[in-house]
Amino acid sequence: MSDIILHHYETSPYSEKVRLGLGFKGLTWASVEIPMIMPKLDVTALTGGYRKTPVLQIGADIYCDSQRIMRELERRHPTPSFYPAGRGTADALAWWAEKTMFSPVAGLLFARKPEVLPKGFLEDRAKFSGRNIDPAAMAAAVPNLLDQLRAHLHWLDQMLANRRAFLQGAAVSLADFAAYHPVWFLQRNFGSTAAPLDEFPKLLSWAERVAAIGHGDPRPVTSQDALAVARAAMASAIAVADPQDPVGRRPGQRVAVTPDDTGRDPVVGELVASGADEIVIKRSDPAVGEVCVHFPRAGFAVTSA
Ligand SMILES: N[C@@H](CCC(=O)N[C@@H](CS)C(=O)NCC(=O)O)C(=O)O
Repeated sequence: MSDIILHHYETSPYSEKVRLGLGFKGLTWASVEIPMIMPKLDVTALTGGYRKTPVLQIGADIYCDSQRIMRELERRHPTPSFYPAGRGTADALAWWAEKTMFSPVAGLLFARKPEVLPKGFLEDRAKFSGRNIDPAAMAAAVPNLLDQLRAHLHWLDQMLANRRAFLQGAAVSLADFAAYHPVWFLQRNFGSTAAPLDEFPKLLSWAERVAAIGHGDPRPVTSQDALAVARAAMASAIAVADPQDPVGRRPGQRVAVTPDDTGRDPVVGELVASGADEIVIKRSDPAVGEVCVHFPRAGFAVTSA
């Protein structure tokens, strides 16, 4: 089995970002199809409670959030790079694009095509988001969702002026994968030229170029196989103190790491290493043995536990 295991489901936009990243780097990977709604017992055994999709596993190292996953793919497989024009700008563009566009495209699906959602989905996502998902309010929000999407899609379209092939220039970067997945979600649910995409021809050609990158070579495996891999492996993270930590956190402390937007399930463990962009905690569970769980810092709260 490939050492790269992606826990995901087909219709997940953030997973599409990672699948394209795997394809761009020409990788063979093990694919575990996970449930779209809770419970997700095998995923949460690996992560310690984090329930979002996707999750990447390499042995007993578990990477949560596509931001952290893409960074790890880049670290382990630097060529071709997600950062042909340098870091920083690509990360910031990626953050802006997916944070602003994911929620409106999901809202459009909830409001306009509730019949395609599996049973229990809206109730699950109400808990996930901490908001009451009311069909009448969702329908009333549609005009604003379209206005907001249109404004951001317009910016993307303008970035592609002067025959620019990708958002940062001639080469694809992390920003393209992050901006593409909400567009992919709109296209697969509402058609490839659905409004407001239809007024942006440059954007539509760009989306074709990104889609053509493909997903590499996924090989289906079961979640039980993935848990067995974690049990048999030793996590690779080693303890490193961060001399710049703003509040003096040290390896060995017990901390809770919690997403600050949706799916706010805390993961508790022993701090192993941390820095400006990542935090690693160690925890164990009978189903997976001892694992190191890696999170990004942007978008996550770290508190003592
Ligand atoms: N910041 C996260 C966002 C992930 C996210 O919101 N994923 C959606 C699916 S695309 C999700 O977790 N939905 C709830 C679920 O799958 O349980 C990331 O970059 O991975």
